[in-house]
Amino acid sequence: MLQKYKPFMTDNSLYLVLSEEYGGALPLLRIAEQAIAGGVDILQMREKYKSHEELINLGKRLASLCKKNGVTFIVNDDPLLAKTVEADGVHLGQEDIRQYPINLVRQIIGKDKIIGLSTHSLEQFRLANQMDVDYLAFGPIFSTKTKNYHIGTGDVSKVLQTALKPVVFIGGINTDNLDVLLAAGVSNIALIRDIMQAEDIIARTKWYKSRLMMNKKTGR
Ligand code: 3NM
Repeated sequence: MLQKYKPFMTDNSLYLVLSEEYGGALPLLRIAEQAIAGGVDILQMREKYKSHEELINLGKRLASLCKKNGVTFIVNDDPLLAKTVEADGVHLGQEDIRQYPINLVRQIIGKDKIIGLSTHSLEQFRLANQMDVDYLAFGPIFSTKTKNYHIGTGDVSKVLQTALKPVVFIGGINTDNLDVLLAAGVSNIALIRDIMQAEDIIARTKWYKSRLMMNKKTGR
């Protein structure tokens, strides 16, 4: 059973957010399989335009695929859906926690499950750092088509120095800018496009995972 705060996101975790609208030609399940073959650690289902029935169907299939392969499976936005499809946890946005306060989410999904929360500024990060959540996301770091702003790398070190739980950095990460994050001490990253839209998803996932691991070895 998963422990609170650990060990689902150890250092060097590679987190793929699956969002069909940003995918290429392959069906989501194929993308998930390839990312798993490439060594992804965490998968999130982030689907904004599917019916509840479709979400349950896809969620159950992804949950089963992840379970079989020892990959952590997270559902975006909806703790009830996360529970229904037996995901390992739920990822919440700042708007979600107005609808579902964290203690309610905890009651819904259970104390052994994972709750993640997005933060988009140092101020939001400081508040979230004190909440009963298991990991935090911080971003968007770089320019990304998913958001109409980005916050840059200026606060990354402060986030890492003060974090009380694992932090995953997200937003516009690609093979050209990854080193900037690694040099700042980042070890967990989340992406959509640069993996989902890769011509060879397995090779791209392997590249990211090996860069994260290499970084650990050199102790950067
Ligand atoms: N959340 P890509 S940035 C889904 O900052 C998402 O909370 C973000 O996609 C946040 O890797 C983001 O294609 C988009 O830029 C990530």
